[in-house]
Amino acid sequence: MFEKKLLQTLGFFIKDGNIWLGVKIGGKEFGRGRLNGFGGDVNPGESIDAGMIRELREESGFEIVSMEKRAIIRFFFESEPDKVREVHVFWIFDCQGEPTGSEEMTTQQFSLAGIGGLFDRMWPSDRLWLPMFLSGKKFQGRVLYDNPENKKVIDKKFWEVESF
Ligand code: 8OG
Repeated sequence: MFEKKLLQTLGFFIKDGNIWLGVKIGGKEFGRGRLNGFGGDVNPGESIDAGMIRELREESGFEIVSMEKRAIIRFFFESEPDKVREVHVFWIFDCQGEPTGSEEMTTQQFSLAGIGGLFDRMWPSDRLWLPMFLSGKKFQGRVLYDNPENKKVIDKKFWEVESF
């Protein structure tokens, strides 16, 4: 079995035809301009929901009012065979507060209608499952990348579920 399971959250705040994403702006960092939802590691003793709420607050400044878990995706790297990132993906319906940023990231909204034009700036697997997510389906999945540097998708599988 996997020696190391990292439990993580990922949330997309979607409202009025727009999706809020974090945009990496970090100095000379290679990943500049990269887009992702908000999230990160669930702390020991913390519930997954509480981890989602905390990460969104820390990374975007928004305070979640309502959300629902819509997917659990397990990400693997061939180069790290004993490690799995189990990412719980949330649809965030409503938030309070104003978006903030940091030195590494800004919080920006993008038109959902133009989401196809953003995939090149996201993790390479996202174009494979984000349309399913945005259609409102509940699902599980697994994605195998080659390694954290290349992020080439080697294999993937997604299946709908009734509930988690
Ligand atoms: O870009 P950075 O390495 O900081 O991203 C880490 C976060 O990304 C982590 O919270 C988990 C999440 N994550 C993966 N794989 C993928 C993926 O394929 N798509 C998306 N959207 N997020 C991912 O580890």
